[in-house]
Amino acid sequence: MTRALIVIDLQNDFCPGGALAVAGGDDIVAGINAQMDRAASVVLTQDWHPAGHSSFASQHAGRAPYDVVQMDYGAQVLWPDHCVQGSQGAAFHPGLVTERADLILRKGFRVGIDSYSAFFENDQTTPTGLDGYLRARGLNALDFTGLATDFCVAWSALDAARLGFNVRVLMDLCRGIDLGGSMARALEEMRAAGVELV
Ligand code: VGL
Ligand code: ZN
Repeated sequence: MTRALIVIDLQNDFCPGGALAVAGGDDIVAGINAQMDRAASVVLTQDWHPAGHSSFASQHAGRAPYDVVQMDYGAQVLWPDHCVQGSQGAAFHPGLVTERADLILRKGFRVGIDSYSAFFENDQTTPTGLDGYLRARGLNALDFTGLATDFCVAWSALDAARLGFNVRVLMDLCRGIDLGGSMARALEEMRAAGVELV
């Protein structure tokens, strides 16, 4: 197996002080940097929304962050404005070693659709291209780290398992949001899909 380290959304807005801060989000940076030396390849993802993105509560009259609405592609949690393209909040945490990355994959860049997973947008059919990139390079085993465990990490790991990759989530190097039981649900779904939680 040839193993890639995938670092999900380790951006300022998901770290303490950011617009959608995940508790302890910055605690995992040093540990992730340390893992990079062991990986055959390092891929970073970057949540990358245009201003006025449809996942922002600010775009839905009468709605508040963390409400759930029905989009044409299914249920969507509404978030505070975050990771706006080119903003400081969308930049990687300054402690993250970005030089080691072979690929930086941006997602969520279409105004009308969110993309938690690094493989498919939230309609679960529009590909980001990551599957093809990894396959073409012979990277068949993936270690997931980053933010947030129960959203972008879990959706990415579940898609990767469905696509046939050997998938591990390095739990010490992830932090979650835990919205209405989303953490327990995500862990259960990952286990059921054959994702190794290590
Ligand atoms: C994420 C909510 C909205 C994540 C991204 O990286 O888990 N969560 N956008
Ligand atoms: Zn987002």
